[in-house]
Amino acid sequence: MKGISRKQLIVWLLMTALLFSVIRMSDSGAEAAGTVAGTWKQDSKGWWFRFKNGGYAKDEYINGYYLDKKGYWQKKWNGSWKKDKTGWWFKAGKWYPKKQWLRVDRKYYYFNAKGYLVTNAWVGNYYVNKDGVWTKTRSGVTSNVTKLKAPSYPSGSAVKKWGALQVKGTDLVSASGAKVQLKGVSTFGIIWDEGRANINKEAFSTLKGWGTNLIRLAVYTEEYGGYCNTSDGVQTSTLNQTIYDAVSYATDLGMYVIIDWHILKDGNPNTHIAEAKQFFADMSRKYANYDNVLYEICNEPNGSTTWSDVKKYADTIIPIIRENDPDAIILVGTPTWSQDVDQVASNPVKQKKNVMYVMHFYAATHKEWLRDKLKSARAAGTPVFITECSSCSADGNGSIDYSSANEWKKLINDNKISFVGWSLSNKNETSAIIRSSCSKHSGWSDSELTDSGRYLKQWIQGK
Ligand code: IDC
Repeated sequence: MKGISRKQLIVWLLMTALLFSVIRMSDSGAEAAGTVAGTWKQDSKGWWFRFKNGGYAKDEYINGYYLDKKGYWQKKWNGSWKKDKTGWWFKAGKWYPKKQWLRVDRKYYYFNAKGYLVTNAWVGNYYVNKDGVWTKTRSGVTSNVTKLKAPSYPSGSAVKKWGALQVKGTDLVSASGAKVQLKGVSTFGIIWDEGRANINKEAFSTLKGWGTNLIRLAVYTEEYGGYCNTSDGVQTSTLNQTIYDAVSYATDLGMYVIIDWHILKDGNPNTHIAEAKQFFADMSRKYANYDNVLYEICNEPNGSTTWSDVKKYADTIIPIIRENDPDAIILVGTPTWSQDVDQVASNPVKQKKNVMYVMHFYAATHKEWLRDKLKSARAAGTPVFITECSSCSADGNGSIDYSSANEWKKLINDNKISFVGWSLSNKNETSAIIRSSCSKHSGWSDSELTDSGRYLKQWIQGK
């Protein structure tokens, strides 16, 4: 330090510190100068920004330009980062964000009540790092999907009438506390040949015409076309888009919709827990403002999987969903292909609010002994939701047992238990509700339905 005075050294240190902070901010500044990958587009309503990876910017800043809620550039809101002696803030015209999140160049920032960027801190369940960028949630799982705004539902529809559902005792009730029974139809594997084309708005509308108020989306995990199957060539983005489309059809029609993580071959839900964590973080963030979305976290645990395995999984996934959505209905599968609801009462999940447990039945295989499990579970205070059933055998095929099916129907209706029929497909198997000779993807007449399809339709119709 020869030749440098103490005073010079202090000035030099201060300058260096200042320079570093400028460099730090210009990390996002560099992006602000044009590194968010995408293209500007113009149509009759104005300029908008398409991301390289698909989708377009809305309600966020890209390179200093504000794209409004519809995705159009609002020049008067052009914004930029500012710094004063207290800290960083963001200015757009005379406005600056206070006590709110703001998305700038694809990152989320939080500003305090005075408008300063919050750094190195928890904001609710979200952590912002030294640069003020949201990097993680309490569960350690971070989702970057855009949270959608609350939709509106058509008048007269189930969702308009009942709103955000809740669990009271063993019952599913409406926002205002009235007992409700959801009556649903499950899709086939969402991208499987015999079912994929039936995921369209007209098809859901046909089902709604029967009295169906719930659609279940079977998102297989390990099977072909499964979310966790990496060797089938099916992209996760394709599966996500199918889910997004299906949820939008159900929403437009005012129907409830279950996003079903359809474990089956993978027996134990912990097999793909890493993927499940991310999946539910993403879906629950996207649909946090949707009163009509329910989450089924594991279709059918089976094989050697015990209730304590499932509970461990559920106690991991439920808090992740709750970080985004504090009250959506969460459905938890049970061991033995979702039959052992009677094992829950002595050891339920930790966060019990608005959680129900899942039973499945196939009437020709599952008879009085399984109905007894349902009764004893309910008697012990366990809320049960039937997210899959059919009048045939457990392999989805074989012949229909009407007398067993009628017993189930009576027990379920008498107790206003919600149910979902398997499945919206025209595969040549008994449980498919559309005849294999029928290639229509909506508007089916009774003669185009299979026997199990007509049985389900009449049940939903209240006959
Ligand atoms: C079945 C389909 C069948 C398909 C099979 C794949 O109906 O076409 O080949 O999956 O493993 C369930 C499962 C559900 C099954 C259904 C009928 O949740 O995925 O669908 N079933 O076997 N549990 C009991 C029966």
